Amino acid sequence: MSVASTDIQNLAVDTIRTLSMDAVQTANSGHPGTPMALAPIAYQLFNHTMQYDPAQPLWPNRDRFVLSCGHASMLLYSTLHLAGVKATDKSGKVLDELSITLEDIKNFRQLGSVCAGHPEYAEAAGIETTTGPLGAGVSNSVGMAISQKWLAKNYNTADHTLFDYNIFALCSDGDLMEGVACEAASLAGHLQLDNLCWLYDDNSITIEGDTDLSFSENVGERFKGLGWNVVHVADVNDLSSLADAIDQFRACEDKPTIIICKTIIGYGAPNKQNTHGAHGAPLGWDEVELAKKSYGFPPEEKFHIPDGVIEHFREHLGNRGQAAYASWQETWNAYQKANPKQAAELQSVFDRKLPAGWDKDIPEFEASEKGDATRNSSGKVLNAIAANVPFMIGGSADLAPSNKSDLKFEGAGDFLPQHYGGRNLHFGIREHAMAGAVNGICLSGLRGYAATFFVFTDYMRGAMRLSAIMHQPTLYILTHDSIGVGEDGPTHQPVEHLTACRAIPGLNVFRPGDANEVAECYRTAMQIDDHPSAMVLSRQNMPTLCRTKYAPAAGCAKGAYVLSDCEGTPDVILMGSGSELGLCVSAAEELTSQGKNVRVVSVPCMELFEDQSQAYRDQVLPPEVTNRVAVEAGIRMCWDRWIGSQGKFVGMSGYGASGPYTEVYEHFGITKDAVVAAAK
Ligand SMILES: Cc1ncc(C[n+]2csc(CCOP(=O)(O)OP(=O)(O)O)c2C)c(N)n1
Ligand SMILES: [Mg+2]
Repeated sequence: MSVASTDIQNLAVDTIRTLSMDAVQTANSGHPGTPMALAPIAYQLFNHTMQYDPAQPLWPNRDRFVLSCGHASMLLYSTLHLAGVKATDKSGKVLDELSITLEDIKNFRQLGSVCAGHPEYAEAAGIETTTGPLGAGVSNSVGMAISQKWLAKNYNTADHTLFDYNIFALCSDGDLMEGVACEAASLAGHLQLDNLCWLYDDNSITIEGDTDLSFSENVGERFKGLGWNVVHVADVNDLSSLADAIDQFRACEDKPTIIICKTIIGYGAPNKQNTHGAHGAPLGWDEVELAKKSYGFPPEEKFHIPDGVIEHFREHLGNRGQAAYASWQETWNAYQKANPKQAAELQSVFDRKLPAGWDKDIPEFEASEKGDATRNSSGKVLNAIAANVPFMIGGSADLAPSNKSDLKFEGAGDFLPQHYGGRNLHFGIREHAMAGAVNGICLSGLRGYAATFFVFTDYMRGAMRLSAIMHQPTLYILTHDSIGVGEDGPTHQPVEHLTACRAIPGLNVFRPGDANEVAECYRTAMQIDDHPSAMVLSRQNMPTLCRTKYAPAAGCAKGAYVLSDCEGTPDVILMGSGSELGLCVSAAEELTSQGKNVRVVSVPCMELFEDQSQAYRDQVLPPEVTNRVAVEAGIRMCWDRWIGSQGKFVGMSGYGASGPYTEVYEHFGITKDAVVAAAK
């Protein structure tokens, strides 16, 4: 049926609103007020701005839309539905069905619906990243903008523009109050990412009430100070002013743009002043009906899509996107002929595959009593891999010389303002934004890595968790892994961090025990493209084990393996990771010389060991051998499962101390003698 409003644009905007209201009200859960207010922005972006083909939602040159205020998820779902965005299967093939059906919307926030409470990446095509924790989405958007610049610089040619997409992120007061957003904005401003546009919902309200309570800064002035182009829109319902603002974004050549949009939460609902109703709670059907009346919609009809709205999206977004995609395909076809080598690299990016020969130069390390710090071996292995994975980029939060995370080979280069071709990123001291940005880099198809001291994972844990939720292969290079840091003392000595990181479901935590384990852990991690990996590496040296005497490090692929064994049933199993593996080895030698049967098990990655068959796990840790000792310079918690109720643990139970690391190890009793004593 048709409704009173004759203006098709308003009708489309109001349909986004009413679908969102009905979904929230039906679920009786969620935030309706923000989608109602922001509907004009979503409409203007999708239908009149973005280079986006709803029939090709994974098109590499599509503009990205990030809904950083994930609590307004219905805004995204309603818009993707009306825009006719197609579904894709796991392999990325486009299906002849909608990504978000009306049925999904009717089941908003119900189990099994792709319309989850907050947008979940990969649940439905068109959701570019998982948002919900405020600030996360905008930090991802900076990584996406970095990726576009990098791809354009490295792969566009004078004849062929493959990458000219922009990134739009919609954010709220909460987003901009979060520290991570300011870190990310500071980085984006520094890098002069003019392909990045944030639209800020300046509605002067958060959950507790008016922003007067807690947020009175001048956001525009702040962003000017951060090097951004600041544009204002007085009323988002004036679509032409939005269009003008977006033109100002396009015209700006050397800065990211923030469009500060005045909006009224719960727009159209008569009692919108009721902050509760507009925020964490549905409006109630009465209010919903009144709002629908104010839009000229049939008040009692639910999930109503007036005639012409879907056609209107098809006519604008659909046609524009189809033409843009077709013309890009022509460019891509020509590019493949003209630049086969680069095209093959890009195909790997598009397919999320590692190129052939990616691991051919991973070094093998010679046995050495003196050995090396695993951070040093990591630097060598990272460089050997990255040299053969041309789309691997990353960097450190100002600790590259300590993290050994710099790519040093010929041509690696730095990624700097207006010099966007380099592979070494410089995140500055912004750990959380770094991890958020690297998630955005991985979401863009590149293999991104982020490096810092292990102890500062505390500062980026939110983003690490999101890379696991999103199944991104984000690589975290984390050095200075324990009290082995020595003189820097307790603030710099991780204690609970191994357990804390292992507690993040889906994050593989690797703590290699010598140089060859570093190589094998990298080899394993690189091939896992649906989980993030953390490489936890030492500052101090550890011996490089002789792999003819001990089992090959290839066992790392299984998470844990028997490093050295005895005849018959072991009297004791010693197990450890990282720098404490060497303690297990020397304790085993001593115990063996005293006539004990000793097995040493190396445990570089508990998560992968957990994934092995029961048979393999029992083979490594025979259930009948209950005398087990685990050694790790961290807390005991996650070892209990492996050592069992009879087991002993040699490690930490509180914070570390400042001093030369050998003395600190002695002080806390993490020594060969302690392991020998525990074994007895
Ligand atoms: C990191 C984080 N902290 C807290 C929340 C819970 N939360 C959801 S929305 C919101 C604030 C809403 O205010 P605003 O960001 O201005 O959005 P609006 O209500 O105006 O849409 C909060 C605190 C969250 N989602 N993420
Ligand atoms: Mg707000």
